[in-house]
Amino acid sequence: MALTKNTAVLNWIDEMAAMTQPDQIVWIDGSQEQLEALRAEACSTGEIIQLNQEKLPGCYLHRTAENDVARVEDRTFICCRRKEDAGPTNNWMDPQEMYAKLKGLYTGAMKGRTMYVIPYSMGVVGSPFAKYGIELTDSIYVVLNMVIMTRVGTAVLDALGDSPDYIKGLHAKADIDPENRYIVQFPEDNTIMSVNSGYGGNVLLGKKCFALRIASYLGKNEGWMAEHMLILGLQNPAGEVRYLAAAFPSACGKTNLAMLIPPAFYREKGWKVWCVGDDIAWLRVGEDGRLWAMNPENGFFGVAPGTNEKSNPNALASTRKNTIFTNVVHNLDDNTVWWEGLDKNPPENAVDWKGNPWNGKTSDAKGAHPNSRFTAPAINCPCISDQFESPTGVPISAIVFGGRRAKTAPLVYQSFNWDHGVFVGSIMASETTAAAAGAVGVVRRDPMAMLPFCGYNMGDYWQHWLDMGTKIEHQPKIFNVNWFRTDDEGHFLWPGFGDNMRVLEWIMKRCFDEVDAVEGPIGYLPKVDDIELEGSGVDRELLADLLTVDPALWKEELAGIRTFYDKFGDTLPKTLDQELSELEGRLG
Ligand code: OXD
Ligand code: MN
Repeated sequence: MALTKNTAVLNWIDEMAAMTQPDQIVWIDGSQEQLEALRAEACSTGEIIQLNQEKLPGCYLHRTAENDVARVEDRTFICCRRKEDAGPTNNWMDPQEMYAKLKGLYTGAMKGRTMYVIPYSMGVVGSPFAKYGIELTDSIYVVLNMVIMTRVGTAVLDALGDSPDYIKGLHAKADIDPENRYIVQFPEDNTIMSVNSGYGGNVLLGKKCFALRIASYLGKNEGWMAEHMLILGLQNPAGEVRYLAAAFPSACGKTNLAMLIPPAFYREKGWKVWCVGDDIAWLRVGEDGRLWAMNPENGFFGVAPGTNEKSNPNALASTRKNTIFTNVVHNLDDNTVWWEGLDKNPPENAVDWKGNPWNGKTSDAKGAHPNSRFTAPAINCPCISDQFESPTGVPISAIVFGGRRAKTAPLVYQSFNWDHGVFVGSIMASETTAAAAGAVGVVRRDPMAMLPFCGYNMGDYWQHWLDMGTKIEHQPKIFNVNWFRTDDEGHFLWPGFGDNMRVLEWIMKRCFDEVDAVEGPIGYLPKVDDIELEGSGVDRELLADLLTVDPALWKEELAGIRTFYDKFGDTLPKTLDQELSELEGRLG
């Protein structure tokens, strides 16, 4: 039975049901009884596997199709009326053409299946910053994941009332056909359509599709920002908590940084890190003239491989109950899960991510897919911030950008001002590693870590960043970090993980005028004595190395930036062009 009288919602569902032709429609009310029944049903069909309920209470395992294990950027489209509004970094198709194409794929796609109606909220229900969505899906896996990642149920429909102001999302697994897989955003219609995938990033429509692509477009029109950023609070020994938001490309350690455990030296003095979010931040100017950030999500969709007691004990602890694992190893001896990098004790009697028998002691092939995931409730995280449920979020003192650069970028530097900070974000880049196919060390430009997630022309997006700066009376300071500098043999020079705390401390001190800096061509750099090294194993000489800026490398960098900027033609903000010229001048 429908859970709302909202005619905009009911008419749209009728239309989608007429096209997809499900056998039945089930509204997700968010109750435990309904979710229990869905879990039981999904277990009975093999869609999910119940894990050892003593060791991993409330936990389940799911395997996707082998061809369906990651986001598909080449099949992700921004369909707005004018191609130039999608910009040079997005795939575009005319909306009417795309609707017609999708209609062919959706027609009858839910025959013999159930359509689930998921009312969900990005942000705390009722918060002035929350936005609502409805996802229609034929996948119980999607329902169960959405329940962890967002706030789902009747309360959302009550908060929406009669308003037509919600994001429409239609997902159908169809045949999981990679040739006909489409992840499509229609920003001008508040609509998302996803077909032929069952993988998280493509089908949990609240996440990348809504909270980044659609929301970035809404933010431009409404005067706020949706960013691919973690949010953390840094508590000092005096008990003050100062917040920062940080953007890194996928696979650069955002979840690890968001849940950082400070080194012993810091812990003993009373330093703590609190996690507000690990992937997405919605940023607005508060009445107090500061920039406020809230995490619209309710859970973590984290990469499993490499997560362990040392790299991220908080993430690991988050996955010990009420978690869904996707594409990890199934340990048959005790009905638990395993992944590469969890520990040095792979199970022998196991099933790999493809569903085949797997012996971790003898097999050369990986047991877990490198992009295997855990979907864990945020409240499970031992360091979750007491402001996590704050309807307005937290005030931001620093914005941090970062990428993976072997040589060019120093450990940390600060921009001269907001506009220069936007420039620093716009030139963000990350190098491909040996783990990926293709040449090593190839630079991929990923401005603000939003390349795959910006719902409109990135040139206009940069202008929006510049415009936002004029509206923030107390602007956060903007920084760039690089944890990934290497020596000539390719070894990382900086220990990273918990030791990144040392850099965060300097960043916060800069924000509160508690430490000086050295002015260089690319920005303000720390004085070598101003970063705490006690207990890090790094000496001042190495730190000095990590802070060097090689003008020759930066001149090469300029050429790469220029080529990238040229793609944007007239939409490149003049301010950024000027920042580039000024950097050129400073490098001499
Ligand atoms: C990503 C993710 O790919 O968060 O960025 O899943
Ligand atoms: Mn992400």
